[in-house]
Amino acid sequence: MVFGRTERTPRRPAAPVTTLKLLVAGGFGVGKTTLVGSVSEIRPLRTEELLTEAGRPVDDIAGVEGKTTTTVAMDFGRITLREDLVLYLFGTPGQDRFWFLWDELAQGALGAVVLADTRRLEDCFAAVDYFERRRIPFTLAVNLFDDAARYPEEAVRDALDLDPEVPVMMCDARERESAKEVLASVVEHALATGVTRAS
Ligand SMILES: Nc1nc2c(ncn2[C@@H]2O[C@H](COP(=O)(O)OP(=O)(O)O)[C@@H](O)[C@H]2O)c(=O)[nH]1
Ligand SMILES: [Mg+2]
Repeated sequence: MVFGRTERTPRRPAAPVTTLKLLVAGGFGVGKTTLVGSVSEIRPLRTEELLTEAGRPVDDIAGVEGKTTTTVAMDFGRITLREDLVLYLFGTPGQDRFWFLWDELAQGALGAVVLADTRRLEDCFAAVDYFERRRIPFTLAVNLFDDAARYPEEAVRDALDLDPEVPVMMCDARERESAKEVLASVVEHALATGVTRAS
């Protein structure tokens, strides 16, 4: 009997890793930064910090403090959803004046999360509209703030006039597992939509 290399249990080849890009959108203060932060395996990057740090040595901010704080707050994170599936998350800027960045961000995105707060549902209209127009599949996730009234999924769907295939779910952006479920829903929905589109 030969105990050569071929006799050993062959090592399972690593499954190829698929990386997907998802956007996290919604109104200002709805929990985008919180969601990206609660699931990300890397320290979430905030361009706000980057721009400020990068600019510090060269910028003479005396007198223009207001300008340096008018930076684009954008979140970036990464999560391994399965061993062969890595998601890159891009939080869209919530402020209306940064709309011009959305098209850039949306390039190559598989799908999106639209976060909503039922106390000011209208804040997510713009995001819903944006993804509908561009046919980017999204999941509508209601971030359940402690003092917000609870509404059934159907009420939210009706209020936003969402297509029946759009997943609507409740979440707590602070909870990793809850946020992961939302992201899994986006991937599932986007892949299902892609299959339908391709057939
Ligand atoms: N009670 C509660 N507070 C939350 C939740 N998600 C976010 N927050 C808080 O709401 C504030 C705004 O959230 P943030 O993630 O910065 O919103 P963004 O503007 O969409 O990025 C922060 O102070 C969070 O701590 C939540 O699920 N429940
Ligand atoms: Mg934020």
